[in-house]
This record gives sequence, structure tokens and C-alpha cells, in this order.
Amino acid sequence: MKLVVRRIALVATLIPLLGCDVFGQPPAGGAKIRKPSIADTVRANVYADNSFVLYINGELVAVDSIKFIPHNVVSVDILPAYPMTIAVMALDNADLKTGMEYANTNIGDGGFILKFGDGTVTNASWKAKKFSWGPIDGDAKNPRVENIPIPENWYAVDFDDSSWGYAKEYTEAEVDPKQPYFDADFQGAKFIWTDDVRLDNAVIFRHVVAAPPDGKQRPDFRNLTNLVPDGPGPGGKRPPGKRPPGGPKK
Ligand SMILES: [Ca+2]
Ligand SMILES: [Ca+2]
Repeated sequence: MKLVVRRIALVATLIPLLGCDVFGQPPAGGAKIRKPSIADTVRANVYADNSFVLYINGELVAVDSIKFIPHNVVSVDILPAYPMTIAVMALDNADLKTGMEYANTNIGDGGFILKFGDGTVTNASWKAKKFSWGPIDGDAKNPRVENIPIPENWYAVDFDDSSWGYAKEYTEAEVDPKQPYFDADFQGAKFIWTDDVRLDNAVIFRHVVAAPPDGKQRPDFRNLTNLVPDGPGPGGKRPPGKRPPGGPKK
């Protein structure tokens, strides 16, 4: 038994010296990794009624470009790295004091859906919590809202969401998405929100994707800034005959 303990201790000592770790991360210095190319990215399709901000692994990657209407799909290229922590703040358009819109004449409703090219989709396994809701009890005659302070690090990888509940799934008919939703690939994804899609106006979702859902192994480029990379991966070159405006590159 003592020998086993000693061996474990030895391995633990050697791991930092060898410059690698047991979790499959790239070595911390001197090791070769190629540059990522656009072929390493996956497309992220996101639709929010009405808007969202999206963080992946603690970094801001997308902001909805239209806060209210028309409803829009945001599509961006992302470079996935696993485990992948996704954090989304989704907002239903609402007056901050009444929870209503269109000059306090309409309660409105929310809805959020996301699909990544690696197969990541929204569903009821996502963590969810509401931070602003109203008009309380649906009382549109005397509308009031309730707010919970949003934690500063809500998007961080190590944020503790263990006390949060889970998202509730809504059907397409319930959310009633508008074009261009039907032109984008959301197959397999579910609309989510917190428990009340009408009254909950500011919600946060969090989800950890442990491994690529499509089973495709991908290099982890997160440590690239600390390494000297080899050449780029496939797909980085300009096609023959394609020149930027203004003539050949100097
Ligand atoms: Ca929007
Ligand atoms: Ca809405």
C-alpha cells in the first residue's frame, strides 16, 4: 500500500515537470500545436425573444444585434473547447419598472433556443434562474416588477450554479418564433425559459458540455497564445484566382 501511495506521489510530482497534464490539455510550453483554421470552428445559431448575450468558457462571444423586434437569428463561428461552459443572459423586452411593453399595454413573452454545429442544443438539462419578473401576478392594471441582483461572475466557468433549477422547455407553438428562425438550423434544440414565459423577463441559463455531442475529437486551442504553433490547419488558404480588391497582396 505504501508503495502505491509513493508511486502516485511520484507521478504527481513528475506531471508538472513533464509539461503535460492528465486532462488532455495542451502542454504548457514548447509543445507543437498547429494554428486553428476556420474548419476548426462550428456555427452557433441563436434566437432569443427578444435578446441575449452569450459567453463560452468565460468569454463573451455573441451579443444579439437587435434588442426588440424584428426577431432575428444570430449566427457566429465559435472555436469549441471542452468541457465547454455556456452562459446566456436572455431578456424579454420589458419596461424595467412595469415588466410590460408597448407603453404598458402588453405583457409579452420570452423564449430562447440555441444550436451549435457540434450538436450542442438547448433543452431542459440547462440550468436556469430568473432575475427580473413582472408584472407580478400578471396584474397589468397595477404593474410591478421584482428583481434579484445579478451575480458579477454569472458567466464564469467556476460560477456555482448548483442551487439553481433547470430550464423549462416550451413548444415552438408556445413561443411562436418569427422569420428568419425557420431558415436556420435548430433541429433537435428546444425552446427554453424559466417557469413563466410571460412574466419572467430576465433569465440566465448555464450549461456545461462535457464532450463534443457529435463525438468528433477536436484540438484544444485555448493555450495557443503561450505556444509557438506549426502552420495553419486545412482550409486557411485563399482559393486560386481569388484576390482581395486592390490587386495582388504585397
Ligand atoms: Ca433579438
Ligand atoms: Ca418578447
